[in-house]
Amino acid sequence: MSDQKTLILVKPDGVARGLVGEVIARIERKGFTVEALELRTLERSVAEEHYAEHTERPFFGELVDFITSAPLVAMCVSGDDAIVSMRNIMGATNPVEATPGSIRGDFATIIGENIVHGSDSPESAARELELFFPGRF
Ligand code: IDP
Ligand code: MG
Repeated sequence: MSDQKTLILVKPDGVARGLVGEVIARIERKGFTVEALELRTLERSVAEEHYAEHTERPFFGELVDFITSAPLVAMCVSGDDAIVSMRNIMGATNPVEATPGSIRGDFATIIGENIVHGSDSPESAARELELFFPGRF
């Protein structure tokens, strides 16, 4: 067990569908803490840096177009093993495979619009939190 911080995004599809409250409710119900929260529309450069690991993937252009298309909600979430635990609360990347009861399993149907982002490792969390909330965590 370790106290961790992770970057959670409610992506533009989640914000447009009015699911910000739903996502926050699930975070709080689990027992995690929202340490910081911001509604913002990402600049292209920030989106490209955030998704740098996917630069060579065929869907990279679409991914950056989508994540910059409208406001998202960025959060720092903390708690016991928050990184893996939030990934479980989110569900599998592809909503077709996401377990019912998870956010993606309950609210999404296609991989390109899967409602949420969560850091996938301590290294990613540190990098992503610094990108979204520089100098704060
Ligand atoms: P993750 O969000 O579960 O960590 P990643 O593999 O890091 O998943 O991919 C980042 C995002 O890129 C996904 O959440 C999804 O929206 C999108 N994505 C991943 N794979 C595909 C694909 O094959 N086609 C279209 N979009 C994809
Ligand atoms: Mg990822």
